[in-house]
Amino acid sequence: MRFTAVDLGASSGRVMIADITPGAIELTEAHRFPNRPVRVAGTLHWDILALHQGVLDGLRKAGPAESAGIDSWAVDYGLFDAAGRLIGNPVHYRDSRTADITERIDPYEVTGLQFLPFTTVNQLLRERLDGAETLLMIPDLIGYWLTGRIGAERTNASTTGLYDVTRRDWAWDLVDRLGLPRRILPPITDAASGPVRDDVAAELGYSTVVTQVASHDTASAVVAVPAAGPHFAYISCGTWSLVGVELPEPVLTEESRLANFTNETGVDGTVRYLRNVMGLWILQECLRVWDHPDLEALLAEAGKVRVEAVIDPDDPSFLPPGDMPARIGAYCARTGQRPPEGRAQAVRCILQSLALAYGRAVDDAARLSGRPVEVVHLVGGGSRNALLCRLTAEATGLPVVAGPVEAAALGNALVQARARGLVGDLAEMRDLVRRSADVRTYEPRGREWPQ
Ligand code: LFR
Repeated sequence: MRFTAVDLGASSGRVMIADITPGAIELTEAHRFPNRPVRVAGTLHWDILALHQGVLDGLRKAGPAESAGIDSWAVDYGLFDAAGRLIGNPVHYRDSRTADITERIDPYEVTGLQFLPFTTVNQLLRERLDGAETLLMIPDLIGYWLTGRIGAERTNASTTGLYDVTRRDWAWDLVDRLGLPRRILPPITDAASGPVRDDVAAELGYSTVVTQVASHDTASAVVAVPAAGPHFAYISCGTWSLVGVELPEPVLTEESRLANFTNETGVDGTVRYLRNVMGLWILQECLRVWDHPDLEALLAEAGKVRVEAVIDPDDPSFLPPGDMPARIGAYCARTGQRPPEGRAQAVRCILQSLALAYGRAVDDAARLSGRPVEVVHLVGGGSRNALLCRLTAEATGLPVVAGPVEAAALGNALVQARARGLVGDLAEMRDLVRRSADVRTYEPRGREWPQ
């Protein structure tokens, strides 16, 4: 059976075709398009109309399928008025409107979320809500434009800071306490589906159904982690790196709050117990500032150089877009370190620092949850980066299984396949990925950095 997975990432969107049989899954790219944020009058926005157009183009190119599913980054949303019209362009979580927020407003014991300045609840404090009738998270928003159906998909709702991770519903007491209008939060749904609107079908040249998947991209990526047993950690590595373990219940202890670990919701009631590490974003911004040099060549060089400087990738100075090479220099100056010299050293510094941050996060996840970790699965675009994978094996002291690259799209398609009875539980979905995906294992060579 054929499914279409729409996966919107912070730097590009893609529409993938997944052909799934009970024994194998085959993924082909139908369309890829850039996701270029736009700064208007000082505010950084997502270009939501361009994203929607990219989705339509992709679905048209992909052709008819059993169904389509949509996932994207979390946290961000669009507001709609009573007539169902979008009020303004959704604001990018890297916009500076939340940059001065340094303390959480949602109680950890309720939402279980790590503190991030840009969490939905924090953005809403800086938002004008008059005239807003409905809040739709990005995949729900695109889903609404495709089908006319309104709902809040659970995995993404769990990232808002307005979701009660224990009661598994909106945290209504918190919503009331913050003076947010209850009406803007649509009912939370798990497996809703609906046909595309007639005008959309006419534009695509065929009709299809949109099936709700784990619409937070990280939740979809975790579905497609090709783990054989329970004792694994994952690193969903793209613009962000999401590092953690999968648990049956949230960990809401004070220790966990202080370690800034999050309890986001996964499929089938699982908990994605993880920490956000700034990820390849810092490297992506360097490449942009350097006018896009050949990455392969740069990584090969970075594999040979040595550098001592270590940055904390989660330092707030690395969050907004900008001149990352200069910010790395400034960070090193601030912390009394010799800054990397030249591009190859800068790249190595970033990758080493990321690997060290992954090592800390894996250790913390295992310690705070009591879940033993025997292997690290690194999925997403970063799994192509052999140097990062090698450094991660060193920093964690564990074997790193790298791949699949398109984990989010695979997880997206698998949940659709399950809705059609083609696969069963998480273990079965992972089994299918294990049999079909290209993975490579990196063994640690002692806790030394590779030469
Ligand atoms: C990854 C991701 C992370 C989320 C960040 C911002 O793409 O979805 O899980 O914390 O983007 O939404």
